[in-house]
Parts: sequence; structure tokens; C-alpha cells
Amino acid sequence: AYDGPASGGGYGVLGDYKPLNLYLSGGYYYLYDTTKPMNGVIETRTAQNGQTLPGPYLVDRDTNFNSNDEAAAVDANYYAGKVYDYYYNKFGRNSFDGNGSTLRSTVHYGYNYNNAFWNGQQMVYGDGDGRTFIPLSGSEDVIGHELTHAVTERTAGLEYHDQSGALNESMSDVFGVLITGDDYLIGEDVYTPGVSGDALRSLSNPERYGQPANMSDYVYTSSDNGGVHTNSGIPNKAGYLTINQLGLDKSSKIYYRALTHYLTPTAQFSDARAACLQAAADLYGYGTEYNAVASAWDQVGVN
Ligand code: ASN
Ligand code: ZN
Ligand code: CA
Ligand code: CA
Repeated sequence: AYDGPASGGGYGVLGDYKPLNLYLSGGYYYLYDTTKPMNGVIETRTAQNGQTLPGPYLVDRDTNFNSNDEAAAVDANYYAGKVYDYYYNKFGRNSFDGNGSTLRSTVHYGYNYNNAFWNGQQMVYGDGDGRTFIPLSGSEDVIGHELTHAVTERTAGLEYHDQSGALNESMSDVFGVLITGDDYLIGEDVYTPGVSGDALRSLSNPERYGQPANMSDYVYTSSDNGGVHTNSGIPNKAGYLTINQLGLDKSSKIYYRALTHYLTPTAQFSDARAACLQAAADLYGYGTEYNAVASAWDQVGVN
């Protein structure tokens, strides 16, 4: 065959088959998707259980990515494509920077590493230890969360500490939910394989996972950059209440406009309320939608 784009498929972390856009070069197939209208590509590499980034490509001799160590990579590239499609189709945003830059992921980061992150340049996924997590790229909402950190960095620029940091975290969780559109849980597909029905966080019930859901329970701490993964429960609950009242489409438009037009690096929770209200007014006027947003933030004690 000739070198160039190729179609194939593979099995993800949960064992499900999915089609893949590959690239053939020198007798090897790459997780390297050239089919999007980007300046770059969507590609996935491996850290081979080390911490050197971005690491080499993970390649296969044929178009069927069916080996065990390929599963995390299959999902990383597949879901990165899904999240790319969401931002492009819904908002016309071409990749995280709006300029079609390459979406790079690295899987098999570290050993038994129970986390995933955006490092300012790419997404990085651990394999988990098999008890707390299985490979984290197996969850579309985790990928939506991490890639939204990249969007936030290039738009609102929310500083990653205290209330602005909790808003940064919350935007990633809210878009994780808006992108998948199926539940209000984050990480349920890859969290505690031995326990069913749980998740890393819940937008509808933040308290279930130790987060506050009202300003009166805000946690003052010096750990986790001022509790950014804890206090995000408050704006997360407002996000749930918004989505529950207005649905995915209107809520997506309101949140995206708030994130890209109104929020600034030092925004506090009250600024997020104001940003969502202004976005709702811009898009829908001062009616049902505006009142729903106001009610959502009222209910979590943010004025
Ligand atoms: N998974 C975490 C997050 O995206 C990593 C971190 O603490 N930044 O929030
Ligand atoms: Zn995060
Ligand atoms: Ca979910
Ligand atoms: Ca579980």
C-alpha cells in the first residue's frame, strides 16, 4: 500500500470496538488522524511507563489496533477526535487554540499513575493502578475535562488557585458533562473498576464525593491550590441546575460564551454568575433562560 491516510479500528479500554483514522508510513500504521480541517493533526504517543513527554508513537503493523497496550491509545485518539468535533461543530472552534493546532496525547504515563492532565502543550494519561483507576483515557468525560483546561488556558485564562482555580476546574467538569451529554458524573467509566455506580465527582450531588455544593460550605485550605478540586463543587452544582433547567444545547452556548467572552484570569464565583447571566442575556434576552441561570446560582448561594 502507499503511504498516507488509512482507515482502521481498534478496541478501547472497556473492550469496545471503534473505527480509527490512521496514517500509514514506512510499513507502520500510526494513531495520526489527518481527516479534520486542522492545521495540525490528532495524534497519540506512549510514555512507555516513564515520564518523558511526548514520547514515541505507538504503531502497529496492521490497521487493527487490538493489543492490550493499544487500548488506552485507541481511546485517547478516538475521544480527542470526538471532543475536537464537539468544539468545532458546536462553536466553530478549531482545536484548543482556535487555530487548528495539533491535539497530542500521551498514554502509559508513569507506573500505576492515577491521574490525567493537560501540561500546557498536550494531554497526558496514566494507566491507573487497576484498583482506583483503569487507564484514564477510557473515559470521554475525562478527555473532555482535560481538553477544556486547554481551551480555558487560551480564553478566560482562569488562574489555577482559589476561586478562579475552582472555576477553571468547574468549567472542565461542566464541559465534560456537556460534551458527553449522558450523565452528571465525571470519570465513572474508569473509576474503581471493582465498585459500580460511583464516580470521581458528581455535578448533581457534589457532597456525595466530599465537595461543597453551597457557598456557605466553601472550604478554606492551602492544599490543592486552595481546594480547586473541592470548591469546584459549588459552580458544578450551578452547572447541573442550569443544564437540568435549560438542556444541553442552550447551556452549552451560555457556558461557552461566558468562558470565551466574559470570564477573566482572576474571576471569582460572583463573576462567573455575572458572566453566565450576561451570556444568557446576549443569546436569549431577559426571559426564561436568564431567570434559570439566576436561579441556579441563587441555589448555591452565589450572588
Ligand atoms: N486530573 C487533574 C485535573 O485535570 C490533574 C490536575 O490536578 N491538574 O484537574
Ligand atoms: Zn482538572
Ligand atoms: Ca460521565
Ligand atoms: Ca467504579
